[in-house]
Amino acid sequence: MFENLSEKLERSFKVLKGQGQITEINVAQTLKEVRRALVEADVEYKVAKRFVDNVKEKAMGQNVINSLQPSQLMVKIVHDELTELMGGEPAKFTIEGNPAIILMSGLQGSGKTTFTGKLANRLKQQGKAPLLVACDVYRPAAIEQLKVLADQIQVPMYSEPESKDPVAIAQHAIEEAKRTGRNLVIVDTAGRLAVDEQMMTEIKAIKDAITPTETLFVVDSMTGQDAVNTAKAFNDRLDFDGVVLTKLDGDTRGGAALSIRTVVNKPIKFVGTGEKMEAIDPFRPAGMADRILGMGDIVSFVDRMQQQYDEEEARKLEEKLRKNKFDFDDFLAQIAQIKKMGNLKDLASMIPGVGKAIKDIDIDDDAFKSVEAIIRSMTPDERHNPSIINGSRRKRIALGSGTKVEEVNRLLKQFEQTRKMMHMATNMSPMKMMKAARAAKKRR
Ligand SMILES: Nc1nc2c(ncn2[C@@H]2O[C@H](COP(=O)(O)OP(=O)(O)OP(=O)(O)O)[C@@H](O)[C@H]2O)c(=O)[nH]1
Ligand SMILES: [Mg+2]
Repeated sequence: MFENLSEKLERSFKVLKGQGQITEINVAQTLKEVRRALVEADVEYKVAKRFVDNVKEKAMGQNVINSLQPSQLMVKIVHDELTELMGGEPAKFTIEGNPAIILMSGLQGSGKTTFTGKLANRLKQQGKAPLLVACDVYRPAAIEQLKVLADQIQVPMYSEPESKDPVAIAQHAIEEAKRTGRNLVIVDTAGRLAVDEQMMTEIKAIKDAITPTETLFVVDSMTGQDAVNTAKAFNDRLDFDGVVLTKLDGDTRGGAALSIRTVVNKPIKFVGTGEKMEAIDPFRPAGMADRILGMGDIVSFVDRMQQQYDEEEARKLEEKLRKNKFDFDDFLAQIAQIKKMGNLKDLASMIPGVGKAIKDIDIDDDAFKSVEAIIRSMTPDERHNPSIINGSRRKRIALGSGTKVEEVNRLLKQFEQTRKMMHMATNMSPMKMMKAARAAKKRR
């Protein structure tokens, strides 16, 4: 994400490498590059100009600090200014009221329906009881699409297939929520063009009728400068509360993320980073600035990990490890857990230092494909007692999984080693572990 921008900014800081101090001249050179990088990333020209003016003022004011290198100082100033540009502090997201009501708005194909599912999934994990509402009465398959997502995350959906009146549907849904004890209503609407007067009037009417706790404007970050213009048009009519930037996993240049806040003066509240229901993150300006500058975003990473982490499962797993009962079924479950967290490369890129290193390496969910195939070709008995997997069984497993016997051998060996190590780790005090590690090193 934002790779181009990151690289260009990094290059612009190079101007300052080896310079003893910040001067008017080297700052001007650096900032010329910075401004060009921003404009090329589709940041509005005026926004980019104001940005570098602010950076310049701060940089010149800090001339006195000698302990920092100019390039480090500049990275820090640009980082802070990027954070400010995107709103500074993370925005508040309100889910008060019973039911709390959230209304989605946005252009066709921006990702409203997908995000409706993601948000419901996230808030459900936080203890809410969501009801999804299908107010897209125009596209024939719209209700079905929302239903599929609702089923997937196991949340009820309200729709009226015969009705052509989204305002009434939304109102009825809220009554239904009250009746059935759902404390969160998320209203998905039809995509509309800002120039379509009738459609804009309709979403305004829905908003007026149900007075949402949060009205969100969903926008595809790939649309760059257009995203900002659309946001302006929607905000003029709807006065929405926050922005959702979708498709940040794609090849987006970053302009929308950087300009929207300044142009419409509404915060970005969430980002979507994939098609899976788990690919949602609260927007943190400082974290995004870290990522743009290639510093990774360890906080988002931890946040996502915590969302997915199931304590009960973890406890059971530890128990099994202690008793040395970890088997291939558990192994499969662990892989599923990792895959649930979304695109691996995306996750890995959030770790500082890793992002750049793996830029050209191809890792994705397929990385587990052959491992999964091998395990699935094992019988239940073999999964529980890998020690019974002899030569002929190995051949059969390789054949069944379309892999080579060497691959099966390798997996079995790795599994045994991992199991031993984990068994040791869960049973030992740190002191003992260190001793064991030292002994193992000597043996080698
Ligand atoms: N890569 C990626 N794809 C996304 C993301 N969010 C949505 N999509 C995809 O974008 C396409 C459109 O998403 P929808 O949720 O149907 O968009 P919508 O705004 O409801 O569209 P309409 O109802 O037609 O206005 C689908 O193929 C989604 O899978 C995202 O964060 N990343
Ligand atoms: Mg939709």
